[in-house]
Amino acid sequence: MLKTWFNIPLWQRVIGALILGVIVGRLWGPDATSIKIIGDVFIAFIKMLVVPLIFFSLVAGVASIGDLRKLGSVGWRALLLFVVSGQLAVWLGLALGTFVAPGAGVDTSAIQMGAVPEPNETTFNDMILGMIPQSPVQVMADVNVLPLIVFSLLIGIGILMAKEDGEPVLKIFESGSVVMQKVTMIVMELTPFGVFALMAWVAGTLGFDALQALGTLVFLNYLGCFLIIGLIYGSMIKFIARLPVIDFFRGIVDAMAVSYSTASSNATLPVTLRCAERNLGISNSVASFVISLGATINMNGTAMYLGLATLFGAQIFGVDLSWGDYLLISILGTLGAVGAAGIPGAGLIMMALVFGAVGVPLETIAFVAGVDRIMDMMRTTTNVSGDAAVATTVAALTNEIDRAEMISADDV
Ligand code: DAS
Repeated sequence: MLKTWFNIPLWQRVIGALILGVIVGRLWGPDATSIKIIGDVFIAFIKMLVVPLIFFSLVAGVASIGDLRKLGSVGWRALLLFVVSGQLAVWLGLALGTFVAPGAGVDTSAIQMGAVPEPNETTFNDMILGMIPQSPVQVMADVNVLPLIVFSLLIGIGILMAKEDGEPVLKIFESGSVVMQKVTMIVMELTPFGVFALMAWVAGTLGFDALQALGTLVFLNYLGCFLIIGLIYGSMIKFIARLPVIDFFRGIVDAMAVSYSTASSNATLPVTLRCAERNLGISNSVASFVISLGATINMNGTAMYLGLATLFGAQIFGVDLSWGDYLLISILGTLGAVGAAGIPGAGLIMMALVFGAVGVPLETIAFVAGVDRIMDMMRTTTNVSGDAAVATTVAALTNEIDRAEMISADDV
């Protein structure tokens, strides 16, 4: 029985749990709240991951940028394309969330939740001081994400500057990041149970308008990802790499299929590398470096989603966001994508990072967890396609690509 269970791909178990949860919730009604505890346990484990995953992944991610300098022109071009495409992605998510407003009009009064955080009355000075991790251990204990990010970035930069002396510490963070990814994968095995309970609770207590809002969120997640792939990556290949766009996408179709089914950039890495070298004609040095680094810090689908989901949470819980909050979300959405690991559910965990900073209730995570896997599959496909697009563009700009090889991708 147990063997059969684990033989079913996790995403199929999750989608089955989602459908079953909605049916049970619609039949059971508000009493479905009695099984919400199962979902709360799942969310509690998700929250458990936030601090260690951000700390280890962000430090290791920033410190790994150090290698960029070794690659000179390839390195800074890759980093520039990572940052620009990441910013475009998160602002696309903010635009979709603002103009479509998927969470507006959902009555969440039935959700028993902690008091909605008071609108940030803190002054600008308080906000700046609040970002300084005066007591790093206290910052972690309070899950205070902004100073935690500042502390992580400083540690990463410190490792970079320490050069060889920083190597032992870097190894700790790199292995710590891998360990945290394994712990996350253990927690992700609880997803079907958490999704079933949370979807039954949402469907039973909040009714159809909540389900409709979730449906709109999923649609916008896919629309945003398609726009990133088509417009941002398409333009990068056509106007910067000056290569045939169709041949590029034909060359990475295997990597897109594997990333969609696994919802994991890390699991797709070997396929992405093979597509880059065999089908796109990119040199091994550029492909292996840019795509491996990209799988760690370049997650444009996730960045877009973090912007979109934050507005969704603010809308369903009636939290007003200022333009300053939008700017903060755009920065944290990019940092969250850098800190997110290339494993299933990373984006779900990183939502806590952004929500905490702009006062959006973490209950939003419970609200969207049920449909996260369906969205994660498309986010991951977008992340992986972005890694391949940047590697192709950098290779084209540094003459590290065999253009003839790419156009003959017919033998894909
Ligand atoms: N699943 C993550 C990845 O592997 C993306 C995400 O969770 O948003 O890229």
